[in-house]
Amino acid sequence: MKPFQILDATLREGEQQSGVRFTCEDKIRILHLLESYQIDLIEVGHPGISALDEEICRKVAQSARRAQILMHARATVEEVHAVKRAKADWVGIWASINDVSIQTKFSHHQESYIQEKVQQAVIEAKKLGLQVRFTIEDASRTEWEKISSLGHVALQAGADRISLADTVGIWEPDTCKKIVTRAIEEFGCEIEVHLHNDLGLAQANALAAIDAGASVIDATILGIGERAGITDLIQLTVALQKLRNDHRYSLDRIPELVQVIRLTTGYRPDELRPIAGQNAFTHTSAYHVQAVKRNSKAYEPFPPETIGRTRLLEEKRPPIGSPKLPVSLQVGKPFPKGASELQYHRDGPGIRWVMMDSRVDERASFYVIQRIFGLCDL
Ligand code: HCA
Ligand code: CU
Repeated sequence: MKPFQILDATLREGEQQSGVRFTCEDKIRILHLLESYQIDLIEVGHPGISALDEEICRKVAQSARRAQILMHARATVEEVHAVKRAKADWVGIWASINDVSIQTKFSHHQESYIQEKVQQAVIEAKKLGLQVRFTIEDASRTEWEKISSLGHVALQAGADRISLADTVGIWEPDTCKKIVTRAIEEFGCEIEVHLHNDLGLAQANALAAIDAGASVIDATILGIGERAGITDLIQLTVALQKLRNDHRYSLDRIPELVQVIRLTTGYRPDELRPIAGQNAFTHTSAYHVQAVKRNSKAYEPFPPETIGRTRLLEEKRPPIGSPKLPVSLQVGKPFPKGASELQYHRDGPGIRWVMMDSRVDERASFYVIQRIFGLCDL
């Protein structure tokens, strides 16, 4: 496998998720956690948006301990200057050039105008001593000739790397692989990919891009980002370790990554989400539970402890309307703190006790009790 890096874009793309706005302290905290997860390329924001964004980006960049810092900019000299003032190592300049973009985003501009803006912005960035990633936005809906001509404009102006964005998440792994291979041949430079998850293919496309020789893969914690988000850092790094023997990332810190996103954005992964979801290591049917008790391999791809999680063995709830309520359970009361996962077991016909993870709030515990006893169907 050709060497590659993951670029974490939680602090830029992730902030484009509905309802998310990180404070400066949030960003610094997430940055440090990403560094301890062994991510060494981090995109922290878009300083050209406002003076406040510039100030936050600068403070975040200055707090980096070892990661290289990239900041986003439209193809304008002013935005490139904002990135320089905010003390980034890299600027990520982006532009789109297909018909959809020209019609919807730059109604009165021709292709040549966009090329000129890209050229000026890249030249300026190089003069300022920045490393330049140039992204072709919406590359997945752009004819190859346009990708090629705009990419060469950026490279001739001094860009260090070309990134291809599947902005609306429509690539399939095979297409993604072919385009990355073609881009490596065409441009002869490092190729990065930015893969949205609109069709649920971002993780598969990321692995395909790695197979094709991409040098950088963008991801965010829990995949947060615009609409359905992008490649999920947690899922990607676990897949890399379990499937490709890539042990670079500190997977035991996954619960902390999930927690920090929950605390800073209020977003919690749904129960079925691979790796991070509440049910990802929960075994329910009696047959599965028995087999897992004998040997957890029976129904697990890998032991949850290897990524800082624990297994939950549960059994099907009693039928709706069961009169056998447990003796020790007080509906609506929070559970004792300290358990590392939601756990419950049946003792005879009724559930005897329930313990909630201390991280789970009271409302959630009430919901779980209702669910266990069939009082609600959610
Ligand atoms: C955006 C679009 C973008 C850009 C990616 C990049 C995309 O929000 O500006 O600059 O690398 O998905 O195309 O996130
Ligand atoms: Cu994006």
